Amino acid sequence: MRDYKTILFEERDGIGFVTINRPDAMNALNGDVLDELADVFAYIGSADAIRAAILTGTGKAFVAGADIAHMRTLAAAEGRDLIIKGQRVMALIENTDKPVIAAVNGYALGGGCELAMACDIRLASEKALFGQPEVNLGIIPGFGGTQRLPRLVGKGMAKYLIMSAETLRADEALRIGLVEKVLPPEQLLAEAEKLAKTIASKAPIAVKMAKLAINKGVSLDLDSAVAFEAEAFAGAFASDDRVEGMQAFLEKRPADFKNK
Ligand code: CO8
Repeated sequence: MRDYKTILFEERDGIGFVTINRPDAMNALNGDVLDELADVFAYIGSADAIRAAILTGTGKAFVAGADIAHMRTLAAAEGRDLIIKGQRVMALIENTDKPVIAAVNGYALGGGCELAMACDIRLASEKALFGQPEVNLGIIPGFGGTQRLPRLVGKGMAKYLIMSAETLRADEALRIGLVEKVLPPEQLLAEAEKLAKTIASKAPIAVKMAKLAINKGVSLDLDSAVAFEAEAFAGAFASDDRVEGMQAFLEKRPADFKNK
C-alpha cells in the first residue's frame, strides 16, 4: 500500500484501484492530487503484477474539476504551469501500457471530464454528470478537453458542450459516445472490476499493442495509421503469448499468458 494524502490506492488480483479522495472539495484537482496521480500511474505502468487499473472518486463526485479556490490565486504564468502539469498527468494515464477504466461515480466536470477522457474506457453511474463548464469561469478546458472531447464525440458536439457549458446526464453522455456504459450506482465498481479482470485475462502484449495502435492512429492520416497498426500487430505477433494463444485455441484449453 503506497502512502498518499489525496488518493487511495489498492492493488488486488492484478488490478490497481485508484480513488481520488477529497470528498469535501468534490475531489477537485490541485497540485497534490496531480502529483499523486502521476506517481501512482507511473507505478501502475511499471508494476508487472498489475494488468489493469480502475480510477474512481469518493463521495458525490468523480472529480468536479481543477481546484477553483487554488486557481483563483494564481498569476497568469502559474496558470500556464498548472495546465502543463495537468496535461502531463493526463498523457501519462492515456499512454500507460496498462488499460485504465474510469468508473465515473458522480460529477465529472471540467478537469474531471478531461481526466475521464484520458482513460481508455468510461463506465458511468446513472448518477454521473458530465460537462466542461470552464467558460463560466473565464477559461477554457486545458487538461486536453478541447482536443480529446472532439475526438470522442465529434467537433460539433464538442463545441456545443464547451461553448454552452451544458451539463449532461449519464444517459446523454452514452448517446453521444462520451461513455461506453451506464450502470446503477451500486453496480458501478463491481462492473468496472469485472471488465478490468476480463481485460487482464487477455494477452497483455496484445492489449498493450491494441491500445497503442488506437491511441497513435487517431492522430494520423489513414495510410500512416494502418502502417502504424502493422508495426503494433508485428509487436504482438512476435510475442511468445501469440504462440501460446493460438496453440491453446487449437488444443481447446485456456491460454496461459506470460506477458512475453
Ligand atoms: N474546486 C474547488 N472546490 C470545489 C470545486 C472545484 N472545482 N467543486 C466543488 N468544490 C467545493 C465547493 O466550493 C464546496 O466547498 P465548501 O463546502 O467549502 O463551500 C464543496 O466542494 C461542495 O461543493 P458544493 O457546495 O458546490 O456542492 P453542490 O452539491 O451544491 O454542487 C457541483 C456540486 C455542481 C459539483 C458544484 O460544486 C460545482 O459546480 N463545482 C464546480 C465545477 C466546475 O466549474 N468545474 C470546472 C473547474 S475548471 C477546470 O476544471 C479547468 C481544468 C483546467 C485547469 C486549469 C488550471 C489553471
